[in-house]
Amino acid sequence: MSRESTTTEASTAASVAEARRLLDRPLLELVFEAATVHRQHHDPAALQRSQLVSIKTGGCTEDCGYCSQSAHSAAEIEREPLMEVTAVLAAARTAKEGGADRFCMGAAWREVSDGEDFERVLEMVRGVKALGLEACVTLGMLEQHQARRLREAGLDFYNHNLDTGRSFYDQVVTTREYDDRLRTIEAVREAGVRVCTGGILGLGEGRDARAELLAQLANLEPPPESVPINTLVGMKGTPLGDTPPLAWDEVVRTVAAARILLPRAAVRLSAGRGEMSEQTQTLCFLAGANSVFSGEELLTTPNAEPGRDEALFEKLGLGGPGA
Ligand code: SAM
Ligand code: DTB
Ligand code: SF4
Repeated sequence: MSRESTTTEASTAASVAEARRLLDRPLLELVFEAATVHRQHHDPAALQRSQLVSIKTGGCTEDCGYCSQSAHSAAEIEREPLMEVTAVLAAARTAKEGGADRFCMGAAWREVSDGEDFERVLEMVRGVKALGLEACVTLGMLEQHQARRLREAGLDFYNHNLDTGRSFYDQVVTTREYDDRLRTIEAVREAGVRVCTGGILGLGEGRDARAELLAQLANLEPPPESVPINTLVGMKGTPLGDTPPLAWDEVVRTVAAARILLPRAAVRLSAGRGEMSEQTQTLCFLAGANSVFSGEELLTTPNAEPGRDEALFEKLGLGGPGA
């Protein structure tokens, strides 16, 4: 597969076709191959757990059609200014006690601005690291000097999703370009922070757009270390809130193809897991998903119930990150 650095459609064309062929394969063959690849590169009993907190909620100037935090949406959510450092660190302590190994702080910002708020986020990162947790933030677009400051504060991962294929992107968001996302990912990479980037399934896209997304992710140079696969959580009041749910096998296919195309990455079964049956989750874990969001909440929506999660992980023999 071509591995050149790409930001154009043409240069990913070969691997888009390859990704599409994977998605089209008979499901059981695809899952078998993905499970085989998974076992070549990872401990199949290991499960990485990230816990999320929304450090600044709502009022975002972007118009992402799936997001309740967009100021353009009519979703009824409580806007909250940037949290205090002490409150964030209390949440991080609770997350650690609940078994999380990474703490991910999300802000409903279009982009990072230098100033007091950014200084406070840096303080949060230092505090989370001091607790012995990996630190991740997702703050929207950023520039290289900001990525460098995050690295100096000890940040392990920056989350910035490509969300969908380039050709479908303008149906989902109009206030930024696909290349803006790629530029932020490049700034993160150049600062030496590990990259967490993935997408959302079930926005009304087809297999072609999912193949494009997978090929784009696999063609990042180097490929991302962490790949969240979200499934749309339909939010009342958002443009995409009434989109019919995606068939379960499409989620499994996408996870399996991600595992094959990104053999070394952590593939995170992310938002939408709470609405999935145990059987669908199980197939996703078999197909190579090896990371989840833990805890009761994502950013503004509930996550899978903790008691139910633990029972499922125990049944499947999935342990902690080094299991
Ligand atoms: N503002 C930052 C940004 O967009 O990068 C960070 C926060 S944003 C909420 C992080 C990611 O959450 C989005 O890129 C999207 O993939 C995911 N997300 C947001 N709303 C979602 C929803 N309703 N269902 C599933 N995933 C969602
Ligand atoms: C990611 O890929 N998924 C997370 C995290 N990165 C920031 C966010 C999921 C949000 C789900 C909807 C909500 O709770 O608002
Ligand atoms: Fe803003 Fe992020 Fe929501 Fe888009 S996904 S509206 S950038 S918070």
